[in-house]
Amino acid sequence: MPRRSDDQERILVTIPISHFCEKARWALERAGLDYTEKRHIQIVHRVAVKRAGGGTTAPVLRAAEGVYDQSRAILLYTDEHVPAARRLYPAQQPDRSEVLALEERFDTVLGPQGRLWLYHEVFKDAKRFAPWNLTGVPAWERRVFPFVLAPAKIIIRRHFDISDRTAKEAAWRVDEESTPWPSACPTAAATSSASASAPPTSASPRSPRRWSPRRSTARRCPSPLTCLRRWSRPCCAGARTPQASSRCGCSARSGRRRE
Ligand SMILES: N[C@@H](CCC(=O)N[C@@H](CS)C(=O)NCC(=O)O)C(=O)O
Repeated sequence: MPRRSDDQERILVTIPISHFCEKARWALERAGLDYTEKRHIQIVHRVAVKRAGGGTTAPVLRAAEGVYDQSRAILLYTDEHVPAARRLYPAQQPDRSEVLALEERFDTVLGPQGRLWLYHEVFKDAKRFAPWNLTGVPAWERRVFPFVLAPAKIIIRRHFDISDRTAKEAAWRVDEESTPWPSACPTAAATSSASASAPPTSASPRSPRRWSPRRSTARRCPSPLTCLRRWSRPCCAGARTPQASSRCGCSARSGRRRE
């Protein structure tokens, strides 16, 4: 249960580049809720989230109703402020469990693996990384950043277990997660090679790909749940050929598929 907060103003404490923070921002904006964002660089964020009533991670939302220190709690909070038809979490089962399970998966696999990969890549070029990481943080944090970057890199690498090997694996997991569940689908099993669903080994790693936006040809989804279902349908997700995807009835998703 969120702890109570006496402030009326909503304060969102974030790390600018954090995907968990972007999730919270997105939900607050989607719900049309006013809030003030307090951005901080990594490590310094710990002081800010503690002062806001949270634990050690960002985002933390401090609102009149309480303190929310998990991104899911923030999304549930925003759902309390929108009409039932616009809520992110369906009220009824089994839809609710399905959405929660998808969120859990994004929060425990795709998000953290993407973060690991991203840090590994951006740490190679700190000059390009800096402005992006410093967007909206207090002036003093911008000033100290060049001096704390080297030790911060060591701490972050240790904290998230970032190495060439784990980054390679993370890139593979991200790739697999964004073309999800191939092994769960009989159609896909017949059309994909065994190597496509096996983790990389040191002998035969799949090199991290350069990121490029996948242009989706998906039709507008009528509701978030339908959209998630369409995206995560095993047959559709694993299908590698137009014939296989049309058997699944998911040809609208072909733009997301890896060839
Ligand atoms: N379960 C948390 C995870 C949040 C999280 O891991 N946030 C990261 C930023 S992406 C963080 O604060 N990391 C810094 C740390 O762990 O010290 C949530 O959903 O809010």
